[in-house]
Amino acid sequence: MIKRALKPLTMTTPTPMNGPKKSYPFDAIEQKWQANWKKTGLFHADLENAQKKYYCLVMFPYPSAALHVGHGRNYILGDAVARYQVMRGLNVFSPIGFDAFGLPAENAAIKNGIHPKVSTFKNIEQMRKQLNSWGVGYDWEREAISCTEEYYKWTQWLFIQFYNKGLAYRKKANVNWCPSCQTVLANEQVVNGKCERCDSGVDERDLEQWFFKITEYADRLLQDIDKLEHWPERVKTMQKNWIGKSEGVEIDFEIVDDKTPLRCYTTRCDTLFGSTFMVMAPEHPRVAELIASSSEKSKVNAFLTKVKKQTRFDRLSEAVEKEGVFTGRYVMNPMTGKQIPLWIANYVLMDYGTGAVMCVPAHDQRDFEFAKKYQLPIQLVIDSPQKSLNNTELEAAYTEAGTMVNSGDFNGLSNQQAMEKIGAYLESKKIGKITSHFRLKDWLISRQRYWGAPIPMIYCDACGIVPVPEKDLPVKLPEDVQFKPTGVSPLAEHASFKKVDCPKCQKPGRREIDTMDTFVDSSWYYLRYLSSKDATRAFDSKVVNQWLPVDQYIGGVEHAILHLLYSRFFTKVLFDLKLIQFEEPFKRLFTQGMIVKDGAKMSKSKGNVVSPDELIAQYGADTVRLYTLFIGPPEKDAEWNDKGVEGAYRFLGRLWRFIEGIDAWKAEGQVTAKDIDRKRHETIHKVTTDMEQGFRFNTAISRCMELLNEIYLFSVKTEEEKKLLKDVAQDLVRLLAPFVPHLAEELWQKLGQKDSVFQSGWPIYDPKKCQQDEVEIAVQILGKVRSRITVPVGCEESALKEVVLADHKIQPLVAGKKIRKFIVVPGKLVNIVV
Ligand code: ANZ
Ligand code: ZN
Repeated sequence: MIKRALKPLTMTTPTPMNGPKKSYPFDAIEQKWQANWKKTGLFHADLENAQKKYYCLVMFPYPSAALHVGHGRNYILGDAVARYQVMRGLNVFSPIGFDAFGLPAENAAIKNGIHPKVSTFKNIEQMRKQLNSWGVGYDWEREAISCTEEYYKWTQWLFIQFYNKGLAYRKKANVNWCPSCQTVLANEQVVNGKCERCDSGVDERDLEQWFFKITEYADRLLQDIDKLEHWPERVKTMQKNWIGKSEGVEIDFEIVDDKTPLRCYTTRCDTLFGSTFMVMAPEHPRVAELIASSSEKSKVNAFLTKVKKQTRFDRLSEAVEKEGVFTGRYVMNPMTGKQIPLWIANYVLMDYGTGAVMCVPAHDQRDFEFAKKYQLPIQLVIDSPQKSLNNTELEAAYTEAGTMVNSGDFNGLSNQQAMEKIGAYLESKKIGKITSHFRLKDWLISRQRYWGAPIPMIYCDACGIVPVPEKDLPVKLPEDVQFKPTGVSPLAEHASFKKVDCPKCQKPGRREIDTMDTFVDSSWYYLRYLSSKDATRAFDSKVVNQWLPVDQYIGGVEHAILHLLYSRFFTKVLFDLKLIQFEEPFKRLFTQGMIVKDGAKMSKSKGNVVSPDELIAQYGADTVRLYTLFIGPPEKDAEWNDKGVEGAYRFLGRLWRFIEGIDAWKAEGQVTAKDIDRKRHETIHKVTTDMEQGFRFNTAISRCMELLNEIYLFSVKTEEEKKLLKDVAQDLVRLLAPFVPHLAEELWQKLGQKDSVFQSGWPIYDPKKCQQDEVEIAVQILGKVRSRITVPVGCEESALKEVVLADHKIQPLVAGKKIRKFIVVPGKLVNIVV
């Protein structure tokens, strides 16, 4: 077991402070031990030594206002895990940092004129204090803050590596624009058509933007999800759905009087015979050409103007009417050879599939409604196995499985069989290609805002886009800027920021003024922690390869999609760049539930925020920690209840009084030395299992409470019993140490120990001690319980038989009868067949 090289303890026991009577002097104890851990470097990891390494990571916080008890759950859980692993003898690395760029600080600057840098560092200072007052231990020397030059230099460097690999590119795109935040948003940041941050309705604009080519990794990101054994299933499902792989066929439809066919994408090629019209997206690049000489041209153009005003969200929304217009042109169904009309419809989007859809109104509800509305033909091709359908009587699309009809050679097959056969047929005739599409889009990473890492690119009229040379990094974010509510980034108006010479030809160029999405910063911070002071590189590959993947990652489920997907993407790119040797960053993931108050998420506007500060002042950090861990299964949401805090406090007082009085312990109870020793080993066993089987802190704590209850019933008489009591007390203190570290340290010292309790190792359980001496056995005759007897554990069958047959209830029932069978279930029951 690796023992940490801690400096010796020199501090003395505190004297209780004056003031209202307390169950125990927590404030002096907590101050003492917080100072002590800092001094002895309890959480300073030896990164050179990755043997028995354990990387425990909590999602780094955004430095907003003060933390509340709901935030605390995350850090307290992480701390309990880290401390437990330290006690198990592992070399634990538990770092912290701040995700410090972002819009809220900038919006506040516009509102009240305080520079984002000033407010951010003020918040960070406050959060450091709060984390410390909870007794949460971190390796503060490895702190990383994403808004510092030392950090964002490397975010910029990584951007350039992506660019050089062809994974960062610029293109004009129809993007989501939040009119209130005055910036573009990634698709991921638009929730139900609204800005994820401020809830305003999102518009669309055509703008030149920077993207990361995450789609190139879609397949790998999807496939590797199944390797994440220790991730919650629901997170994995969310990631899978987000990537959204769909498998189908791209089919070419000849256009009447045109040489180039129109390609559509379908997941249901089995329905091809039933395709009675085709629709294309209004922004499809071939629209202009196809309507150029059409009689419908002016109607089509009017429709296009109308659709332009609708947002992507509206067009996909159930509530918005599906509308279309006939182009005047026809395409040929490749199976039936029939001419079918070509339409344009608002519900077809250009950025999915091929932007054209073969419509099958008999089997797709959206197409069905469209066909009814515009009186387009409906052709059934799959019949229901229950009740035979017909074209004219359909009231809705038939979307279930069934048997092929009206489909030439494929009639009579099941539609699943037809799907395979028609796909193969289309491929063999070279009119179709079996393929797949992803819902995942490239990641839009540029933002028209100030408080972010500048994108390190230069535009030159002669050379085009040129990356900033590595020696010139970081591109510093200027501080002398004006915050005006105009919607233009202060960088655009800065006197000198834009001015720069082209690194290639030295002629005047201009700097990119957009900054990066903060999700870029948070996609690699777990690597930076290991080299947070290194000015020469983003991270040390050697150290990173030894310490990653992260052994335990802990955070909120709200990051289940974006942050985790982006971090996985970064890891895969860095792997391909040969900078790291692993492809997944986080081995185990735990997503904690929310702490709610009065049934709602804590928020300032609802006025239901519980601040830890007063609670810590009143009861101490250990009480707040104990209650937070005891509140319920940590993956579930839980209601905060002040009465529960009192309960936790009372328990710690009871523990304190026991150990204060241990030398003169005299309890009046039934509990014997044997009982207490058994209970102790049982408790060690169960608490250890709770910890190992993942985060069952609430049950672990209640087992410790039960052990203390038994202790209170243990009457100590002999010297041996006195010694046993001390041993049990030591184990109890060690078991509780990850949860209530300050009190545990203090009690450990009171029990005569000199080193930190975190150096004492995790208690070991002795299975032999858990065995009971005697067991109660049910005695059945012909399956009916007739008596219960008590026998020694491991009692031989012959001896057991003797006792059973002599039992005063059994004896008269078997007297004079022949015993045909004597069945024994060891330790549980006996069944006699007479
Ligand atoms: C014919 C068909 C028949 C379809 C049927 C479905 C049911 P997923 O599963 O999400 O990939 N589609 C294709 N491209 C589209 C676009 N750009 N905009 C709107 N819809 C589009 O969906 C694939 C299905 O969505 C495709 O399969 C196509 O309709 C439609 F009984 O083709 B289907
Ligand atoms: Zn140039």
